[in-house]
Amino acid sequence: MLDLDLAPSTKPLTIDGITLTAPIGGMLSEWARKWGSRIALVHGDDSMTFAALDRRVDRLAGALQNSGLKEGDRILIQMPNSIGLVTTLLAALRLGVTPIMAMPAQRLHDLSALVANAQPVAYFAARELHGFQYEVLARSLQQAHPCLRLIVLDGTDVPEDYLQLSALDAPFHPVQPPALTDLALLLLSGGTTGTPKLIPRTHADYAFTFLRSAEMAGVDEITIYLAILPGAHNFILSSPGILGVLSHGGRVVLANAASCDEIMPLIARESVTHIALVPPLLRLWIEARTWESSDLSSLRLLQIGGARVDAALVKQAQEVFGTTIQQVYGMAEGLICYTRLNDAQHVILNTQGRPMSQEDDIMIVDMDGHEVAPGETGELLTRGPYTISNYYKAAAQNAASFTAEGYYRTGDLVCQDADGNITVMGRIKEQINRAGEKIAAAEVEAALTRHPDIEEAVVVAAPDPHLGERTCAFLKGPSRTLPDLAIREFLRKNGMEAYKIPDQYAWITHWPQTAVGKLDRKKLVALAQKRDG
Ligand code: J2J
Repeated sequence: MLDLDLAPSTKPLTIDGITLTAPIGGMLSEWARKWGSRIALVHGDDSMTFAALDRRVDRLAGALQNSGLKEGDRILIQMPNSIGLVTTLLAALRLGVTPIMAMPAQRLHDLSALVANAQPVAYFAARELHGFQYEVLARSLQQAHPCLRLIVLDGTDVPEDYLQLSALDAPFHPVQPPALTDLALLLLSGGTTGTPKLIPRTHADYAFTFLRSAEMAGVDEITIYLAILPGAHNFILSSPGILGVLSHGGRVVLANAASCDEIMPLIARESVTHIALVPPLLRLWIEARTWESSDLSSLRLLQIGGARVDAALVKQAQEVFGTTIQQVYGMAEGLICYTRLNDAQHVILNTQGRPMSQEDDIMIVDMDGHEVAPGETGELLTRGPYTISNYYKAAAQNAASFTAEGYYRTGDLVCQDADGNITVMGRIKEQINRAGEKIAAAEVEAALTRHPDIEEAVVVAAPDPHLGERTCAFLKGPSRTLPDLAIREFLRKNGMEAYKIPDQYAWITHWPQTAVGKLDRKKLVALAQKRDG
């Protein structure tokens, strides 16, 4: 007899105490069986229960099948936080199609490189976000890359030659579910040089990531998580993010980065309990609370991660928001560290926590690759059950980014205390090589902000014909009249070595940001070069 049994080919797999039995698309059906009538997603005035989400994902997967998409194909998803983002992602996973998760702020340069590399067959975007028309971007991409057969836009007034997400609907013909060890999705590296690299994550390693992360953040059925940073970012998708919260029966409220006077009332309206912020946003939020008075008492956990944060800012956040703070140090390549909810105050303020799995194998090494003495600073190398050991189709970068033993070179300078807690001191590249003298940007930044008229300082290296690299200080503060000479004098009087005193000074009103809202140092370098010319 012909065996038409479509039961999963998947054998259960256990990672550090968490047993996985289904790929991510199948997990959604389990969640729907457990929590069918509960609200899973909220976006504006729209909401969707777990049961409706499961049905919608099935119909969308069916429509994608009808459009000719099949297992093993790749699709590029560049959607703002919306119900469409979550359904498209899950439909692709259910069908065994691999989504490439791009952020709404990315433009042709980044996307074109990704498409050339991964050859996706379809592109999913919003019709419009914050005044930007994605249709224009879609046309440029499609012109340059004929592999993009299908363009789907989420919104109204979609041009006739493109499909509209809400109109995609057809019965799903179940396929053989992907194996747990199969490629599930491609994330974009947060790399600060060149165009982003693609990070291949499997069903098992990604499911482990969001399930363990949900435990770390105390997520349960009464959790209400607000996603305001892009859902395509690993932090917001899986630490515990959208997937971690759904996996525990919690509710995800979707919004797009907007001003505090929109988001804070939303927290009150939806009784949000969990939220994740990057430090630049946290600073704005703290300032906003001097005039914004929405009732934020529903907040239980404020996660801070993605970039270096001062202990003073974390303390301020505790005082202003009165909630538990969790520092998160992670990377789309894998490793995630958390401060635990019951950690001592000094750990929560001063460290970025410790790895979430005891199977994470980390090593802190000096410039020669030798392990540093306990407590000393060095580069963090990591490997483990959910950390990649190669980028997607990137042989050249792989040799530079991974050691022969399969450790990922994070490029982060960290130290670790006796309890295993990690503090991020900087990036290897956040170092100025000024005529051979190495200067740590963080040290100069800290010295600059001791001046009463300097609120924030960022120091970058700009290429220089004489010095190799020169030190450029970007400054923010109320009075922008402080002469360079006075700043130099201040640093000198405070004991700074002459070679560490910045060569160039510029005052700035807004920090340039990356697609996920981190400080964009590359743009500052470009600015420093422009001002020089
Ligand atoms: C200092 N630097 C940090 C932190 C990340 C959770 C949280 C963050 C990311 C992320 C993520 C930092 N302090 N707390 O994917 O799931 C810097 C490091 C790191 C790089 C990774 C998650 N948290 N960083 O930020 O892939 O330099 O992931 O190597 O975008 O951000 O960036 P990305």
